[in-house]
Amino acid sequence: MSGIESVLQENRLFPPSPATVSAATISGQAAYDALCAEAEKDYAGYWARLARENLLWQKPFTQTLDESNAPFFKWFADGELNVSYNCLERNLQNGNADKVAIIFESDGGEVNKVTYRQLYEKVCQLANGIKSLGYQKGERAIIYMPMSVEAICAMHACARLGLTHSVVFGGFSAKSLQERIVDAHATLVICADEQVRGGKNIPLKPAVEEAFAMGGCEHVRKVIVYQRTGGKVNWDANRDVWMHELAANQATDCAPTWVDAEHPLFILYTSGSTGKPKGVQHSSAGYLLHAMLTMKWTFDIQPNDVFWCTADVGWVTGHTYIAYGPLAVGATQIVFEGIPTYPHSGRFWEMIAKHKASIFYTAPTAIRSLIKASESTPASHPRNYDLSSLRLMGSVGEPINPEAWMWYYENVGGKRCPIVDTWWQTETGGHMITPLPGVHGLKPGSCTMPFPGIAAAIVDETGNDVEKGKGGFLVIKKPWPSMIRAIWGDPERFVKSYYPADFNGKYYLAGDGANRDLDGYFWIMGRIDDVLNVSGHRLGTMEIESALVANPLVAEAAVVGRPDDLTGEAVVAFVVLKQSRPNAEEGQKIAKELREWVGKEIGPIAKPKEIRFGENLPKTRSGKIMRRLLRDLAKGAEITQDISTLENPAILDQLKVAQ
Ligand code: 6R9
Repeated sequence: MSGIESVLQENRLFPPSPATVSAATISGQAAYDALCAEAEKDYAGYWARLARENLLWQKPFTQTLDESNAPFFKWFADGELNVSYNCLERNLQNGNADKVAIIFESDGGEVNKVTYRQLYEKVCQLANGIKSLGYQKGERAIIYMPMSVEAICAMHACARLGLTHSVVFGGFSAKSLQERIVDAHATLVICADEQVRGGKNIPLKPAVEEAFAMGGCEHVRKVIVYQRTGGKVNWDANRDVWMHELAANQATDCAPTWVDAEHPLFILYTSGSTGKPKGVQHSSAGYLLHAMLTMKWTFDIQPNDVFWCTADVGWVTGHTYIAYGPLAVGATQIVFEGIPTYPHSGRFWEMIAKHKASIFYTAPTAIRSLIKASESTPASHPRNYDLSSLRLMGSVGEPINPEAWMWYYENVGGKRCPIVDTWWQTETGGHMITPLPGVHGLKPGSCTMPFPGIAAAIVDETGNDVEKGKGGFLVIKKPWPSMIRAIWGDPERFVKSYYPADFNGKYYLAGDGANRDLDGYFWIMGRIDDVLNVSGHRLGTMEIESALVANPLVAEAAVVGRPDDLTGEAVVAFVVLKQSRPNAEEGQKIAKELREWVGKEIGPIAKPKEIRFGENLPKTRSGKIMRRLLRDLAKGAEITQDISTLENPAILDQLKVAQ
C-alpha cells in the first residue's frame, strides 16, 4: 500500500481539561472503556440496551441483530416506530414544546426562529397535504431544495408518512436530478422555485422541468413547490402544487404512520469507484439510534447548547446532524441558507457571536478557505468576533491537515474548545471514529478512536490485522445499527463494493486507507479507490470521465485528483479529442466548453480544475490507462516510475502542460 504508509510525525497531544471531563456525558477514560467492554462482552445486548433507552417504540423489538442473510444485516427488525415522531412528538411530551428547535438565518441575514411545537405543526400540515394528494407509505420522494426550514419539514413529512426521501443537493444539475428520479423510481418531487446563495437567485424548478424533459420520469405524479423567492416559474396546473397552498388549510396534527425498524427512511446518492452514483439506503431505527448516540456522546449535547452544523441537507452530514440528530435529542440548532463568504468572509464568526453558538461543526475545506480569507482581509479574522459562547468544535468530510487544525483550535476555539474530528461516510450513517470530548486527548489530524461499539480496524489485502504503525485498509469488523442496508436496486453492487470476497467477505470495507499509531490513534490517509474528495464532496473519477466522453468532441478521457491547498483535492482531466490535439488558444476554448459541459452533466462541483489535451493517454501494452502516472503528471511530480511498459512514451510531454 504505497502512499499510505507515511510515518506520521505529529506528536502534539491536547488532553481534555478536567472541567471538560467532569461535565461530559461520557466522562473520562474509564467510562469509555466500560462502554467498549460492554459491547465486547455482549454486542447485541449493548445495542439493544441503547435502542431501548433512546428510541420511542410503538411496538418494542424482541430481536436485535439478524445476520441470517449477511451482509444484508437487520437490526431490531420486529420493532415498529416512526422517526419523525421520535424527533417531534418526543419534544412536545418532554417539555420542549416552546423551546426553539431551529434558528434559521437566510443568505441575506433575516432570522426566523421556530419552536418544536411550530415545527411539529408545519410538518403535520405538509404531511396532511401530501396525504391528500394520495401518497402512501413505501413511495419515494425526491427533495431538491435549498437549506430551509421547509426542506427539513419536507424530509419529516415524508418520514411521518413512511415515504422514503432522497434529497438531491441543490448544486446538482438537471441531468443528475433526472438520474436519481429514475433510479429511485420517485413518484413525488418536492422542490423550490429558486435558491438564494451569495446574494444570487439560482433557479431550481426549471431543472426539474429539464429533468422531466429528458424522459423516464413519468412515474412522478406531483411536484410540490416551495416558494422561496417568488421568481417567475412555468406552471403545469395538473402536476404542480404550491407548498404553502397545499399546507394552508390542513390540520396541524397528523398521526404518524408506524413503520418497521428496517423501513427505508432515505436513499442518498453518493459517488463510488465505478459507474453511476450509488443509492445508499438507510433504515429507520438503527439510523436514528446512531444519530442520537453521536449527538449525545460525540457532541455531548446539553439542554442549553446552540448547535450549528454548516452542512447542506443534500449531504449525509445534513441528514444526520441537521434533519434528524439534533431534533431527536431536543437541541436548538442554527440552520444557515447561505455561504461562508457572503456578504463577507467573517460570516460564520459573526453568526456564532450573534446566535451564541456553543457547538460548531464544519469541514476542513471551509476552515482552509477562511484561513486564507482572514489573511487577505484581516477584518474577517475570527479574533474580531466574540466567540466565547463556543465550547466544542467539530470537523468532517476529509482529513484535516494539522496546520488547519491548529488554526481552528487557537483562533476559533481560543484554545479552550476540544475539536472532534469525526470520520464517517454516507454509508455509515453517523460518526464511526471520533474523539469523545470528555475522554480522548487530541492529536491534530487524527480522528483518534472508534466510537464505543464500533469495531474499526486496519487490515492488509487478505483481511489480516496490520501492526500498529503500519498502513492498510480501514474496515469495520462487525455490523452496526446505522450501517447502509443496500444500494437501491442493486444488491450485487452492495456486496461487491462493501463486502468483497478478497477481504474474506466478512468486513465492511470503507474505501479509505488508514494508519494506526503506536498509541492506537487512527489517521485517515484518504481514499484508496477512484473516488476524489473535492472540498469534502465525493466525486467518482469514472463519473466525470463518462460525462466528458459523452461530449461529441471527446474521444477519450481520464480523470485523476491532485492535492490542492484549498479544496483538498482538485480534479484534473486528461482528454483526447476526436479532432487533432488543439493548439494553446484553441485548447483553452475547448477546455472552457468541456468544463461547462461537466457542470451541466453532473454539477458545478465536478468541473475539472484543469484539462490537458494529448493525442493519446499513457497506456500499457495491454491497453490499461496508467493512472498512477497521470496522478504524477497532474501534480507536476517528476516521473520516477517504470515506464517501460508504456505503449507511447512521447505523449507524456504533451500531458505535462496545463491548457
Ligand atoms: C460524512 C462524509 C466519506 C469520505 C470518507 C473519507 C472522507 C470524511 C473524514 C474523512 C478523514 C475525517 N472523510 N470524514 N477523512 N477524516 N474526519 O463526509 O461522508 O460524503 O460519504 O464522504 O470522506 O474519505 O470515506 P461522505
